[in-house]
Amino acid sequence: MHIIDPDKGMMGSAPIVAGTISLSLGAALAASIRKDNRVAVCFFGDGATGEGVLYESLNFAALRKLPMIFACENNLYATHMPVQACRVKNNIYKIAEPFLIESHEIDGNDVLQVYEAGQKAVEECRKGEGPVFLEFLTYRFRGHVGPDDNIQGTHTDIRPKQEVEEWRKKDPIIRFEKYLLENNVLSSDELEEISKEVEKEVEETHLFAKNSPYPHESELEKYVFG
Ligand SMILES: Cc1ncc(C[n+]2csc(CCOP(=O)(O)OP(=O)(O)O)c2C)c(N)n1
Ligand SMILES: [Mg+2]
Repeated sequence: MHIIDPDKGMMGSAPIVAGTISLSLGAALAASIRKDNRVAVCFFGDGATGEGVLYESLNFAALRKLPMIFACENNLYATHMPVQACRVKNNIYKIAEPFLIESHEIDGNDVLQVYEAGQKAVEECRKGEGPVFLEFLTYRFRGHVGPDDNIQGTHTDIRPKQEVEEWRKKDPIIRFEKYLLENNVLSSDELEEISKEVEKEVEETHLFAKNSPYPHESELEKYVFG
């Protein structure tokens, strides 16, 4: 959650719901002033639609035609709150309309649809036609935190078992693997190979983190700005 890598254009994440929206807005404003052809992409969940900063940012981005993509991952839950418990209608992409911002509802579990919508939005932003709002419909397979998946009947009972099972059938990785195999883009051996490489990389990274020393207490106030 607390990662940042400016060299790769990853300008930081924040634990505050909707907290990264105004940070992205700043990055988009900087790109527009510098005219450096960069595009700010801001990711947030359905829960962020309850925060005022989203609407302030939509207005400012539209007013200044900023190169910014509002990417909302609507996974139907904000911690334990189902989207229908806090929105009259599940049509988040429509919130961009009063700001005259182009917006689309995308199947977030379809890798190619996500890729194409993202690419198109970036092109539009680069032409000065931004911002763009994209709502990616998806689902949370696990619980909000930890291994518990919050399925009804468990001690953190929230989600109907049937609902989780239906969404499992739409798993984006399985769907994309099927697409790659059916269209002869990759063979099953090649897929297996990629899978092994990824697992190895994750395991090595995990071990690196586990074996790294904790920061020294003298560093406690480093990178803290008051
Ligand atoms: C301003 C603020 N309020 C409440 C919280 C506690 N909180 C942490 S995650 C979360 C729900 C986030 O839901 P959503 O935006 O849909 O993201 P998801 O985890 O589903 O991707 C809440 C309310 C917080 N971190 N920040
Ligand atoms: Mg959510």
